[in-house]
Amino acid sequence: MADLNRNRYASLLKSKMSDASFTKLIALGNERLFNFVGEYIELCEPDCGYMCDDSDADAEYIRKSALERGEETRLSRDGHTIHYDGYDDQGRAPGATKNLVSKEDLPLMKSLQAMDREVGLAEVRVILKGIMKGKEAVVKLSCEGPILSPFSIGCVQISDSFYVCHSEELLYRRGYEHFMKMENKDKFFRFVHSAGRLDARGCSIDLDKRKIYQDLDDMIVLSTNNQYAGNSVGLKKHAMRLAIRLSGKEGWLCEHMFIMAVQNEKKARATYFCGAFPSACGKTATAMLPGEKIVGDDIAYFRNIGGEFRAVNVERGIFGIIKDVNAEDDPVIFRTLQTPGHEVIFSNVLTGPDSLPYWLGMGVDNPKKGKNFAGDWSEGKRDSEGNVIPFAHSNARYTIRLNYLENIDPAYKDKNGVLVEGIVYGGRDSDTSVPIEEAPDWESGIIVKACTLESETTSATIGQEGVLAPQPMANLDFISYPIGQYFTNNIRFVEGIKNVPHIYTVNYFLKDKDGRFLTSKLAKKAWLHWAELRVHGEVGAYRTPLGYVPRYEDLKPLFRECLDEDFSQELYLELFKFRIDPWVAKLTRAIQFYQKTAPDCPEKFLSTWKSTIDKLQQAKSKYGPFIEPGKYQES
Ligand code: SPV
Ligand code: MN
Repeated sequence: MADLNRNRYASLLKSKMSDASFTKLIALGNERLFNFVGEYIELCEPDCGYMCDDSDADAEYIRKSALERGEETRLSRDGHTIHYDGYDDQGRAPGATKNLVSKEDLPLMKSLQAMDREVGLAEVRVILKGIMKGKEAVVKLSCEGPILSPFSIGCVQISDSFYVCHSEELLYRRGYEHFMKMENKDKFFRFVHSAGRLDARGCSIDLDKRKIYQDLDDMIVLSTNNQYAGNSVGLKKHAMRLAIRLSGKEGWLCEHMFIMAVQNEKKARATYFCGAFPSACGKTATAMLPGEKIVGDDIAYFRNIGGEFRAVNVERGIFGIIKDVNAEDDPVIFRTLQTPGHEVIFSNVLTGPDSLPYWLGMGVDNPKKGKNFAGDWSEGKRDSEGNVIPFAHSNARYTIRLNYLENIDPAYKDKNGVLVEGIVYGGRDSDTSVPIEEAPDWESGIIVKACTLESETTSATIGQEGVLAPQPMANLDFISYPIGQYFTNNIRFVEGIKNVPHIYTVNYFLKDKDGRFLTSKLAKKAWLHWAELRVHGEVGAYRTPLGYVPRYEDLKPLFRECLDEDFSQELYLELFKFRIDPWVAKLTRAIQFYQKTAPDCPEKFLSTWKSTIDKLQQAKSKYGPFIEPGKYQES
């Protein structure tokens, strides 16, 4: 093993770190890690560096420092704090986010935020030079997935934001032991983050120099002049982009999916589902449905383990959208967020004069003044462009550990993950997809359902809201190798899997002609319980041109059992009528999109979309524009 005391960075690191910190770093005996820390401490020039191990004392140091430096403020309930990102730092920043790839890779990565690696690195290194002057850099090791498991990926983050480190502490497993024992000492993800210059409120000033650059093949992400967690917390979306690239090379999958277990109490059975939904389309709410069990709400790794389709939650916490979390619609999380003693970081909500957090759609009256993402706020306040500032941001968030949830599934700790039997793809449209439909098989599910998933853009991403945009697997913002290869990897992943999961699409957002949602928010429970019965072969279904939909007689009792609601035949017929024209339009958009943006999109995908359009048009001439459930016959 190399003598790290003789390493070229040893004297620099010794001068910047306490003996205790330096000893923790050197004890890992990891030259690659040591060089990484040395290189970026040299470049970013913090006044000092702090090395964390897995101790509670280090977690406490981070928590305390975030408060002392004003990056977080205590709220009145014990354990609750509030953090504000800057006014224009409230969501992922696609314009500032680039995947750095070689020149040869660039043509195939159109639409995937790709940039010439050499150019990007040169640009961001200029910004990083001296960026941490006057600050302390924290070096924190974490692990994606349970430590020392077939899924785990060790990660190191250097950041000058204690809020970012605190978020990482809540969201990810500590990784020092993992680094100590991991077999391949060279294979880990590396992240550097600096909030940059701060204003009096602790918000990043130089947003024009906000960069989130993924050096994909070197597995390093450099993130500057931002704080919003989707831009700053390395293990979240940065690691996801690196993992997607790696999974493509190694033949596994990293998906933007929750993992949850539908509980069939009558049969004493738990069945695991994973689901991909673009932001703000009901993903977290599905993951934590009351009466079911949650494993994770955002990022899943899939591996074939002994011929089984198995998944782990990469995280151990939730960075969730708080808007519309209220006692009626999301009772589990609502209660959790009101409980003193839980460690919760709220971000970008209103802090009232009572030092309590208030958010949009909370279901209670909010104070008319307080502090919010725009600073001191009172009702009617306008921003520099004259827009009225709402009392809380629509992408305001909470950060908690998963194990506070009363319906956490203990299997979230299992090193071999959970056995997945169903995959759900959910979008947001008011007039196209039925509430739930099963794909005939895996390949058709991937091509026709997963790849054509679309959503209106939302406040989770900076930019115009409400634009209908393609969202293959709800993953477009994170796919980091050519789309065609990613699609093919999804298809091929199930080769050698004994029981291939069923694929479903769901849509919670169908509206009536007056613009009202057709079902209550918790109707998703009935759809999932129907899918659970299908996975076990216990209910029949009606054929549609794209798969299978429930029969009324199977849904009616599920609505009674799951929701204690009467489900009328009239509503059933409205919900499940197959809408041909919008589906033809959707597939046409998919063809146009992939022809334009994905030069390597496999011909098979394009021909399948085209032949599906033909099939739908033939169905239209036979059945008319809407097909009543039960009427369609597959020829
Ligand atoms: C999402 O928007 O999908 C999130 C939050 O999970 S972010 O970290 O911003 O990506
Ligand atoms: Mn997400």
